[in-house]
Amino acid sequence: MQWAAPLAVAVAALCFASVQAACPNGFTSIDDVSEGTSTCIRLVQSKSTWQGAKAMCEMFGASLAKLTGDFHQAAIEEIRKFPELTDEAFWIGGSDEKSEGSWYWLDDDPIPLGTPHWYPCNNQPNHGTDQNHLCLYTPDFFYHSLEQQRQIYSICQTDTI
Ligand SMILES: [Ca+2]
Repeated sequence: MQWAAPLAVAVAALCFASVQAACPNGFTSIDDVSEGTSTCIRLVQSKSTWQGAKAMCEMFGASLAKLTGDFHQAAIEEIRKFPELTDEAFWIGGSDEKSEGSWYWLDDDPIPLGTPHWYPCNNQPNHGTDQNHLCLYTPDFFYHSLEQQRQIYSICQTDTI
């Protein structure tokens, strides 16, 4: 039974590997620690309007990101791994274009206003009907409203595989 111990180690390694979230090529997994869930995001370093960003994510088989709960902070930490990205803003998948002041994700889940996600220091979301689309804006990467024609980076999201 001399083989048993190495085999047990190998099995343990296999099991650890199986709980690691896997993502499609080009995507990185991030975790919502309090929910115990993972998702896959892609920081798209190509500037486009919100509609252009939405179409680009769909081309990747993904959607503009829905950064709820801990996924928001995890995405910020991912951005901060790349010093060249910390001066950029990133489209994510929310808007209030259907009804001013009522913010929704692309899947029609409501986006609650206020803390902890919206930037608190200049009353985000602001600028009324001039700004109907959601982004993470530098340098804080809290939620900010922005004009949809602004050309910025974006974050795509898809499920783990
Ligand atoms: Ca608005």
